[in-house]
Amino acid sequence: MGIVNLTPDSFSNGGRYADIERAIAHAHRLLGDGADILDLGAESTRPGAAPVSLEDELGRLMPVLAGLRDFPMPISIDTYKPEVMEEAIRVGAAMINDINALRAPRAIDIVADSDTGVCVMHMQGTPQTMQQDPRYGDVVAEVKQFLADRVAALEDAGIGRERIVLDPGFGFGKTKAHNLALLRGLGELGALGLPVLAGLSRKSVLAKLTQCEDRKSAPQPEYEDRVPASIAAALLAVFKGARIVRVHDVKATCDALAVYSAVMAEPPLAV
Ligand code: HH2
Repeated sequence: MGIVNLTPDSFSNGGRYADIERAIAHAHRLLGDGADILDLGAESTRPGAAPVSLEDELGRLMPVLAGLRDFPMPISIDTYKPEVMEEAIRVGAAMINDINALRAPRAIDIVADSDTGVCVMHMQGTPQTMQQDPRYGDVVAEVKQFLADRVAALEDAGIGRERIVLDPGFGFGKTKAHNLALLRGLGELGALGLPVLAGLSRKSVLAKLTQCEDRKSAPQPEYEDRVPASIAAALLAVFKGARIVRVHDVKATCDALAVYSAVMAEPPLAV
């Protein structure tokens, strides 16, 4: 899943694709680079990000969606606002990617009345406060229980399991230790029997991991410096059972996954 952030303030590439032409060109580039799904988001959800009004979010998103009308790849819309879901579904969005797991009033009904897919993500708190002091007893068990409860609510509302993807929400109300535990325990979430999406690309947990004290040349990494760590994280997520990885750097990730798949293919490729 290739990311196109239509925001002036996204944490790693804010402002770069905020104008319509550049966003559309970037979507085509990600297609050429090997993405299978495009994820368009018009509101940054990085820790502390300011909420965006409905008008602004629609104003950023809808012209780009119109420009991608015949795009030969499913388009996912990263939003937690029911009104944005409604508009995006009306113009053919293939998936709603909701960091709030369809908990806003009406969100679940809007998706249930359509045939679109949905990614439900775990988040503790809200983007404004989530990184202040996240706490869990057993992070993997609690995230798993939350996702299981959301799946039950979605199914009750008439959303079939074949439409649902699960996401532990790396970085959304989680410390470094929580994120690592979730990556290690991703297979536990897979046990719920639905595809798992992992979004670790360029996230600050990777900068924390690469800033070892014994490395002399390790200043706070620039976001682009997080690409190698992002690829390692994507491969590990796939190794742990993720079916979708949400990434900024599609070409580099696809190259790494091509090597991974060739080695891991079963039965082994003939030599
Ligand atoms: N992460 C971000 C946004 N949306 N959706 C899902 N399902 N999973 C994620 O991990 C996830 C997500 C944050 O990353 P990004 O879009 O690059 O930044 P920003 O929110 O600042 O636009």
